[in-house]
Amino acid sequence: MIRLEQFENGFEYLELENELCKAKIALQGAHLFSFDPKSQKPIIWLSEKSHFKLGSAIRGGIPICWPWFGDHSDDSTLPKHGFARTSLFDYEILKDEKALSQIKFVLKSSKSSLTLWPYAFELNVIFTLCDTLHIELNTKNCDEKSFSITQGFHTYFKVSNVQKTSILGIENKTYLDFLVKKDFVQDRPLVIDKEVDRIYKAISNDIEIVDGETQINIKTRGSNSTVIWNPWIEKSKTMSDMSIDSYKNMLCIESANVLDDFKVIKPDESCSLSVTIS
Ligand code: TA6
Repeated sequence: MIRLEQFENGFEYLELENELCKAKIALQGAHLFSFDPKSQKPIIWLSEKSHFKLGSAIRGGIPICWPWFGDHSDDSTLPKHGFARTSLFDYEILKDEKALSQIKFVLKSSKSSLTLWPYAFELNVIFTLCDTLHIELNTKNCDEKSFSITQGFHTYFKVSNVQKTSILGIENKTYLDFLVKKDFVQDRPLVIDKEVDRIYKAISNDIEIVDGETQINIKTRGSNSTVIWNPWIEKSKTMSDMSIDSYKNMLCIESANVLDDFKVIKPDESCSLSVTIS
């Protein structure tokens, strides 16, 4: 089953269910904000205070950061994490089967996007949902000149207690600690017990979240950098869409192309970034 639903304020999303999972994906941003595999507990976190209104990003789920990650490199007045996550996508149902759902979301350059980013493009986001969640982000350069992008799936994972959750697969990797703008080497699995905002470099291997008996595997293709973030106490207090203690039950592991891992796309060529969460 896949059907178009909307909140009282008209904010539209697709609700889907098959034998293996249920999910909800907003048309704004092609933003998945709920994924509940029937074989295990929900693994995607959503803030109870998230705004579902056009023009502001949902807090939680899987925001798509594109065509830049973080602040714009030249113009800080431009939206953080790009404009895809607050843009309305078209969609096409590719498969609506008993045990698998597949939906393609499409965003094309427009007069308004050209005021933010002067390139012609087509951005496709293809979700394949069964007992696992697979998302492919495909950028096509429809312009006559090359452009470069940074991008990422800014995935919010739901954990029982972040201070008792280990993140594996990042050991011995160099990361930029964005809070102090210095590089360090990760010498052991990460357990978050303070504000963390780190970009792990030259990493394309699987990452594992171990939360008690629950293990979440994150596999990427086309990514060589991963961002890990938790706002912790003080930063959370500054965020209107985060309730006070919710930092304890979430962590972001963002499969990305950032810093030196940016992508240059020539006219008529494409670039693909994908993630599989299981
Ligand atoms: O996760 C990395 C990061 O860039 C953090 O610095 C923090 O700002 C986070 O994204 C959330 O950004 P947002 O614009 O969604 O509030």
